[in-house]
Amino acid sequence: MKNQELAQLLFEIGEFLELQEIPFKPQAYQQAALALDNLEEDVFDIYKKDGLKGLKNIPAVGESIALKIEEYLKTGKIKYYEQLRKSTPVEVDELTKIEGLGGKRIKRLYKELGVRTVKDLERAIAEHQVASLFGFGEKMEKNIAEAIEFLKKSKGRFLLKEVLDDIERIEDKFRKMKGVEKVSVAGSIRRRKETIGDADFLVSVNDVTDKYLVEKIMKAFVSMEGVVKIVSKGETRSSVKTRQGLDMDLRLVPSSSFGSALQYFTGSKEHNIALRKIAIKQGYKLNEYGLFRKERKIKGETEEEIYEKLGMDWMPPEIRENAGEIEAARERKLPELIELKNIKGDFHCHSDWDGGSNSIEDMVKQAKGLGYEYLGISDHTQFLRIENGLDEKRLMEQNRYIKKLNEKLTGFKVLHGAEVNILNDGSLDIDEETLKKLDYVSVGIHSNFKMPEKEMTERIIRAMKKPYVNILNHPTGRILQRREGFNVDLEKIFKAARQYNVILEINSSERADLSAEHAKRAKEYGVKLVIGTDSHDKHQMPNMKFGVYQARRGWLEKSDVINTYSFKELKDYFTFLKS
Ligand code: DGT
Ligand code: CA
Ligand code: CA
Repeated sequence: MKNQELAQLLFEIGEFLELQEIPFKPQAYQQAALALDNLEEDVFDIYKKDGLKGLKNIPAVGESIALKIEEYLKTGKIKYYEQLRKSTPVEVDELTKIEGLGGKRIKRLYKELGVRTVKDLERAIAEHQVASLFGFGEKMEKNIAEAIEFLKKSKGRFLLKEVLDDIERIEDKFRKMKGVEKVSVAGSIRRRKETIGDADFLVSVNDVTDKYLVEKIMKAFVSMEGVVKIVSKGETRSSVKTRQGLDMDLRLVPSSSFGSALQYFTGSKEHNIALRKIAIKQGYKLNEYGLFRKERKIKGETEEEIYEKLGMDWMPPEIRENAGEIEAARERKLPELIELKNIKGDFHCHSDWDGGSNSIEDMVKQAKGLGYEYLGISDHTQFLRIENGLDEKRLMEQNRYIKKLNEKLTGFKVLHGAEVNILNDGSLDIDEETLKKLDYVSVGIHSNFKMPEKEMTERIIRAMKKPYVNILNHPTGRILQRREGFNVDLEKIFKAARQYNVILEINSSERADLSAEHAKRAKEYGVKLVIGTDSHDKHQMPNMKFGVYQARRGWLEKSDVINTYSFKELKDYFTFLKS
């Protein structure tokens, strides 16, 4: 889908304009970028259907931006963007990736310190010049330095969410091709890691000596839309680079080896090494071509038969990390992992009451469309002024509103919650009287992330202990590719969660926390989890699947995750649901 690419370009145009101190226009571009990012329909489809007029109907998109979108869809470029980029001496796109730096600060760094690149910024930090800028200070300088380090570490990797749609489209394209037998992406994408390095595709045909078919497949691969560079093109393997900068590989294998190739290229490397050792012990040889006894190939067509021959159950790619899955598979004790279709509701959604994009009714409609039985509305509370946080009075108003709405709904329930702020001392920004009246209470850290570990841990546990608190949202505060989590002793948090009966969230936005490893550990403590999308817009609600992948990588089963429970099971199980 072009939506995200376009959103990124428009956003950068906004940043360039901001830097050149052009009034109003930056906001217009940034709002249009946001609208595109949240758009459900493919912008290209809109354009094909209704042309320029269709584009202008996209929220926040006016005539001039619509024309630029059209230009991009037609030519793959926006001239205005290229011009701005050339006339702006600052590497805005690189600098904005640094957490805490937006257009305004970048502008000041440029005007006052001459910072044009990340390198310049590093130099300025080394010389302590950033700290002395008015309004920046020591602390911000340190934070920026850390953010740069973090960015360097995550460079070259993509969020699974950024690529998965395109990957699935490519799989489909090859699956439909005549003569193709099997198609699958392998590697970290198949394992559904939260970030991925590159895309590894496998395609099988019955006869790899069919030159015409092989050429047809390879040609289709290297001439896919979005390919900007052909790294190599051969008969068994081709490699390309996409506009996004993603490297993609396609390997062509005979159907008789598809299973062994898929197993090998799915990885992880650690899983493969452990598996190969087992094969060798049993007198086999295992590689991407098959499972061999002496020189004779005995298995290779499917993964299942290979694992079975080695004396174990087939295991889902998400848990192939050599973290106990091989042992469990040999003992025939693999977990029955949670699936997306098990999900019956979402406890982490924001409405327009706190500045989210949609009304409660719209969110309900989306939830019903996703096949849910219930939806938890958990708007921000008063401490978060920028998020239009609700105070006690507004919360009670919302409570009455939701009660009324529920009277009109059949076979569906809106649960009234709130995402209450944990303040510095562990107290909450909503009084107990009000919390008591809600269906459930989520709490979370939204400020002062840089506390020492001991203080932060105590702060969170103090909040978990409070009456009426049910869910701890995004327990570590990390955001993928943007910031590391805060310092917190999770073992203590897990213990407290068990003791005070607090459910821990797996957040399916870019936060992706708890991580898979942490979720697995939480389960070992007997803690329940909930997968929440943290949707501020109804189009984010389908992101639930990414939380489910994360839960699967953490070995979670249906019963570990409370939003797989039906409404009735929830009520029987959780005393917090009073309504
Ligand atoms: P990524 O791309 O960094 O997100 O991670 P992967 O896991 O996709 O790694 P990649 O693309 O380097 O390789 C794909 C798979 O190929 C990997 O998961 C396992 C297999 N593989 C790669 N190198 C080795 C190796 O040295 N030994 C073994 N046994 N398998 C390997
Ligand atoms: Ca890979
Ligand atoms: Ca690869």
